[in-house]
Amino acid sequence: MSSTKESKKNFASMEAARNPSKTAPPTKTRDGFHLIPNHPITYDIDLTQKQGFKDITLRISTSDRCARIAFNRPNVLHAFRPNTINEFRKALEIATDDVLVSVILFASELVEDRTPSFCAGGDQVVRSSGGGYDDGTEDVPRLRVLDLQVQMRRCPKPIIAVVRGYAIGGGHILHMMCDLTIAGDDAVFGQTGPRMGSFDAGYGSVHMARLVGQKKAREMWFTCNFYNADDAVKMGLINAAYPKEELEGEVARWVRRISYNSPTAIACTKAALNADEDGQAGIALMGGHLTRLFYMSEEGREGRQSYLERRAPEFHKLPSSRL
Ligand code: S0N
Repeated sequence: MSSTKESKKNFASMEAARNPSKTAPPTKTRDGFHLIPNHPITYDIDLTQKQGFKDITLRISTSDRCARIAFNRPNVLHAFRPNTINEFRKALEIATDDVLVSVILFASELVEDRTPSFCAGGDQVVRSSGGGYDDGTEDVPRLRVLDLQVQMRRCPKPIIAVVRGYAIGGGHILHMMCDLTIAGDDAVFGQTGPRMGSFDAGYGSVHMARLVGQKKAREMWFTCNFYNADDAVKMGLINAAYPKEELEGEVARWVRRISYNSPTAIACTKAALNADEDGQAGIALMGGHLTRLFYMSEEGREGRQSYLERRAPEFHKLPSSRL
């Protein structure tokens, strides 16, 4: 194959892995994942300043169709206060609505003189004597972390947690709420609530049990033990762990593969997987995707057209109506 043809190949596609032999033995490498380039993602748009974010950063890579939202409070291991969560919600809304974005990363800004951390949960300094979290940005002490969780479930795009160091308490729950988690080999996972006076009786408990099973979920919550990246892969808590030096490149490979794949197939699969846990709210979301596709069908168009032309619809004459 000529080098020009080779360079035009999209290595995230199946095409790159095609083998002209008709008798080649089956191998998992035919998915071509190993061929996808692993140079780190470059972000050409930085919306952090423009949006006035103080606790997070938001950057977008138009070449890799990816948004990166990152905690930026390294002095407290990226613990979140109400403002942090509200900025995250805003950034997620921007990334969700941006048609140039196919994949969203949740990460953290690491600095050399601080212990690596993804997020150490709720900021205990702003936990007021009255009980709630209060940093003066809300009318009443309020941490809208459950709203963020629901927003993540409703987002049609895949969200990937990129974990370095600690993912603890509410920070651990946020990585679990991401569709995928990819970690460095220095990652540490755990809940601390029962040790310091909090718990999440919602997704933080029940979704965890779906991920790791009932016994392990009870162990994590009741003991507040911590687990390393290997433990987490083995128990199904995360998807993959890589040496920390290789993490960025490997994450880039995942992003390139996923962002090349069908957005609608991914959105509908995500909605189906969520609907299994989310009851009517989950079914409603999946129903929304179905309706969107239906509107684009011959039958959907005939419904609109017949109304506009003041005639009876002729659904049954259309090939797509033959079920
Ligand atoms: C992670 C730990 C084990 C790391 O220990 P290490 O390496 O010894 O570091 P430290 O010296 O402890 O930490 C470095 C600096 O960072 C500060 N810091 C760390 N974590 C927090 C935090 N959560 N809040 C405020 N500051 C934090 C340290 O104080 C230290 O600062 P300096 O340098 O000034 O001394 C260790 O740090 C640790 O155990 N951290 C606490 C982890 C924790 O308990 N997190 C809170 C758990 N609870 C929640 O997240 C509640 C979540 C929540 O609100 C919620 C979630 C879902 C649904 C509902 C709710 C809700 O309640 O509304």
